[in-house]
Amino acid sequence: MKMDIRKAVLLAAMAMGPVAAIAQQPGELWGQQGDAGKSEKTKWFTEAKFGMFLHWGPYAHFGGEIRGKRYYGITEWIMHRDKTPADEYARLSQGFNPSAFNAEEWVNIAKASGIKYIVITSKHHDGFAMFDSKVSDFDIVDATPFKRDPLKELAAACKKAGIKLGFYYSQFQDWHEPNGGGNGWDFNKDKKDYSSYYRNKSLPQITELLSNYGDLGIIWFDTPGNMSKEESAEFMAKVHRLQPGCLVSSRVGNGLGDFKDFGDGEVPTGVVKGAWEAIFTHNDSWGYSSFDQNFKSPKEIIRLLAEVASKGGNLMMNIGPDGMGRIPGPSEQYFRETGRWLQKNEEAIYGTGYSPIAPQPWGVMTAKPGKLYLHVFTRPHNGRLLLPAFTGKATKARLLDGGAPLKLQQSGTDVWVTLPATLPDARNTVIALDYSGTLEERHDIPFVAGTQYESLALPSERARAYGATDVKRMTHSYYFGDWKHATCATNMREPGDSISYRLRFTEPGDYKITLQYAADTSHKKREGILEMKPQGGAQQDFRFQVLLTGKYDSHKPLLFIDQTIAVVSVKAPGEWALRIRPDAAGKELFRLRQVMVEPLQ
Ligand code: JFZ
Repeated sequence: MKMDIRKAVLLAAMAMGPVAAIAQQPGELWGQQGDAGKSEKTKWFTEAKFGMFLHWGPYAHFGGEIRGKRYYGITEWIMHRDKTPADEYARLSQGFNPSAFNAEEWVNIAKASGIKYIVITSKHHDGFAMFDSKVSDFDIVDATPFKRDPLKELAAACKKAGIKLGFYYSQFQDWHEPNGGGNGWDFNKDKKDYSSYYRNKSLPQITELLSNYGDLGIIWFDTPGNMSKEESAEFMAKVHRLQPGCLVSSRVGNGLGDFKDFGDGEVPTGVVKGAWEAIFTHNDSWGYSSFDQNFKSPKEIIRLLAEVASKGGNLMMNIGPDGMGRIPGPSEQYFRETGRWLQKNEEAIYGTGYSPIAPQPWGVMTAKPGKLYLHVFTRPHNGRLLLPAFTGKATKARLLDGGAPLKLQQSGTDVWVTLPATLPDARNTVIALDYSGTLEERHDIPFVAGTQYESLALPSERARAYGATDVKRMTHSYYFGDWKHATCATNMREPGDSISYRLRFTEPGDYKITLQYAADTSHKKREGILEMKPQGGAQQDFRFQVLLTGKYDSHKPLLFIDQTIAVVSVKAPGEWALRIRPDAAGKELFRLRQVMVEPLQ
């Protein structure tokens, strides 16, 4: 059992490619993308910002339960986890009869939600085609009582609504086929002829998809497994030959693709230039799960969308329709609510570029020529919002929704905007700021800290790392396949392996410094030093011993502890340096996720 889960994780890890371990550097360019040559083709995509992912297949009918057994976690992997024999899975799939499916209704929901493109599973790893395939009879028209081709209906509805359509296609994993990837319980892995699978099913089905459903925006490949670079290139060439305008996802494998996808549920740590997408699912499963109610609220979706846009990318959020073809109530409701926010704030999302200035304690920014959009999540207590490192000349500030003008002051590169007594939208109130001149990119600037916020988080991904310190993504999960990512400073073994932050305190006061980290028994009795130094003043050292939270295992939850290390008295506004290091050489100190700076009231 354990082994199989490891293998499944390995497959996912293979799909992650080279970005898995590396924290993204600000401004990093993905592959060859973002260059002038390709931008025309990806233009619609980079402007779209908000996509809807749909995972739908026989697994929706099972909803997390098969052969009398319940499986928590991602449900589209149920066949793999259950080791359901391929012929039995096929037999049980005959119960899949989504008679409530209505393509126009789905597209109406997408439209009202502000969605610009939809990507739906045409064939997931279970090998079941959600379209009328002549290549294989293991498809919804030939193998279920439903008989209709939902992708045809969806293509027509999308065309009518002006929404781009893409098809997810699992090009390597196919648990139904003896030569497809992934099924080692029915078929001997050593005897598989993958290239025969590509030739006889995968590539021909791609041809069907690109020939019978009109113009497609995307073929969204996934989990390339052990495909060679030549094979990935062949899939990509095939798509482009049949539809030159159709984009290919980076999970075609081997560093290829027209745009980049980050890991499931992952936002890159900083700005990424070029065409890319962050993918999330609305709850914790891609396919419908009858026992997963952990739906993201409108507030969470709205803020995530703004955050992803502020880094230059798209958010594609997944919904798992059920076995009857119904979109779960909370998904419809919370997506529609996001759409209502978007209607009033569309200018600050669609067609915008990444923020030239690092995120602030009040929120994030998106940009258009001559305009900066401030997405305010948190109101400073005194209502005076500070925008630092602003190299242009700010000329006008107004609430985007309604246009009410806001008082604006600039002194040097500090811009101050006076907010209303309460934010009109507590989830995200957008301020449109007009400016002249040019905004230089300022990502590595001091963190603004002060008494205006309940607390300030200093994520490790935005620290400066020294020595052997490795700031990396630690992937973990709750049940199965519901990946979460925590970026942590790791490998700090000796005093030179440190991380540091620059802070800019806007008000004097006492501030509590808290470390959030994970540590297992290998970190037992390790001690560290927190150094706090005001510019031109004396350094204070605070010593701490590491507490243990548990062993790291990517298949289990990764738990963090908040440990307060120091209270520092800030006598006057100004810059400070904060550094964390082991006190002496030895084993790894801990896995530090973030530092919190909290004014004492
Ligand atoms: C894949 C699928 O296995 C899964 O069922 C779902 O369709 C999801 C969208 O994609 O799983 C992956 C693939 C890549 C990563 C993680 C899970 N990754 O790169 O982190």
